[in-house]
Amino acid sequence: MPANLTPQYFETEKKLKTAKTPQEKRIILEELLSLVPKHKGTEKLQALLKTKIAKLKSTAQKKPTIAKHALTFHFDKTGAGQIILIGPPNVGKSMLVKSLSNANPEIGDYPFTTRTPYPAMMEYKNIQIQLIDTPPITPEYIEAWHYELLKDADGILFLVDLSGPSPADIIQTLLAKLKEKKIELIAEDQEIPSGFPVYYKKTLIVVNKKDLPSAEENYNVLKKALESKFNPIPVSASSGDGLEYLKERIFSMLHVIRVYSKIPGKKVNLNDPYTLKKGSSVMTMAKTVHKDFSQNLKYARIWSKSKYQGQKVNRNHILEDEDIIELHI
Ligand SMILES: Nc1nc2c(ncn2[C@@H]2O[C@H](COP(=O)(O)OP(=O)(O)OP(=O)(O)O)[C@@H](O)[C@H]2O)c(=O)[nH]1
Ligand SMILES: [Mg+2]
Repeated sequence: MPANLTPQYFETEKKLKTAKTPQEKRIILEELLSLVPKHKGTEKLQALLKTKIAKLKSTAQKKPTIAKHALTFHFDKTGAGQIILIGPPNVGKSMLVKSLSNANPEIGDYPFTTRTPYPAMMEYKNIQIQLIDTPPITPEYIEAWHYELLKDADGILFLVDLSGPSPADIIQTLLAKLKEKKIELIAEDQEIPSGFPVYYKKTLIVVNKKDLPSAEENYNVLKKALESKFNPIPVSASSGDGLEYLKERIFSMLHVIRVYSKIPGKKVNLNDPYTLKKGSSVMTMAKTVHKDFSQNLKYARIWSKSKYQGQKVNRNHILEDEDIIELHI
């Protein structure tokens, strides 16, 4: 009897050849097993896949592998902040990066399409925000470099699939896994506790594939399960639904302001702001523009959206988003 395997099966099978770790291999084999049509003609194949999975499971239990040549990835920060995308396999991380930027990461309907972290730049308003797409994580599979990337991030997007099984459980399990390594993901409006050596990281939970059936029902269940701790953001990376709102939330999570530098007597360039942390003063702006300004600053003039129209302010004046500053030395 012919097996009638689908093209998706063969696509996923190709990934097996390049799997780097036993855990990766096992997840791909499990995916293959789920893709095999269940009938008499495929019984042998099903048995073979099951044996391979069982073998990998038992080796994983017997001797945890210690990487001899640990991989590391580091991305110099550019733009207003660095956002790391994480999540289980196949949830649409790469599709989301593609939809939010001009980058072109590989997208595929099988796990571990993304093999190494991939940087991209997202434009929002008139600034750039760095996004890093990453290979998937599962409770059994989080690489040491995943943790290192997260520790360094300015913010995190944690993606799950709204059409998949129990996104709430997946989130809770992975949050607990990260916590074991002292990385605690917190909502964007939560105060960061002073708790070194714990790395508290502002996080948006993004629930993707809202275009698929059962998404709405699953969203309500998820919202309830997360209580008010996180406010999950439903999007469809493929249709673009919800992405403008997501960009706004990413910007607000970064807690930055845009400040324009004006040269006395000249028109200000509103296309090229400096990005500073919320709460920054005129002095911080001066330091960012040039060290000569910070050393010799006498005063600044300020124009703001609401209050100021060129008044003099001193170096301790706290800046707001979209302020225009003229530095005088
Ligand atoms: N219907 C629907 N499908 C989507 C959406 N986003 C992604 N997909 C599909 O989901 C599959 C996985 O997408 P990827 O972007 O490769 O997922 P990933 O999370 O990067 O996967 P890994 O790299 O394996 O971790 C692909 O077939 C996409 O076309 C969405 O919003 N709606
Ligand atoms: Mg991917």
